[in-house]
Amino acid sequence: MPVERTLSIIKPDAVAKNIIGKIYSRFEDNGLKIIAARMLHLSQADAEGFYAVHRSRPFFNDLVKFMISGPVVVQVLEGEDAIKKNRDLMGATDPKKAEKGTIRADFADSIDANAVHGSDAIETAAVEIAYFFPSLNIYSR
Ligand code: IDP
Repeated sequence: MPVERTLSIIKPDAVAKNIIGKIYSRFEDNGLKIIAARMLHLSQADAEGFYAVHRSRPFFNDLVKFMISGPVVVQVLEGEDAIKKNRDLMGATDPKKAEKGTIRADFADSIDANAVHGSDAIETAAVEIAYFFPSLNIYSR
């Protein structure tokens, strides 16, 4: 399996629930290394830019409002098959449909407040990582 990098966000609902460490353990216990991390409170422009691909979707305004409702923790995860591995650990977008044992099934309340974001492909991972981290701030090991 190729070693990949993916962009992960612990969303405002999960930060507010004080479960950053629990989510980090899911990554670390499953072979994903945290090679960059920062906590930040996104501005409206930050969130709109990050989710630009969803601009025409009906939930876009609510999504942006939610993502700026409190601080988030953003990290780069590295490991074999990291993009799919992280998506598998996250579970389905709607926590009600997510498999038991996934982050969203265990910690998220609704499709809007669903605890985590994870890149869905190599190309989006590269764009999303660059959105938050200059390459000098990424510590592969
Ligand atoms: P993903 O986060 O599982 O990759 P996407 O389809 O990329 O899901 O959607 C981005 C985010 O937009 C979701 O995580 C969720 O917070 C929100 N979202 C997606 N679909 C809906 C919806 O039908 N209603 C409300 N929010 C949604």
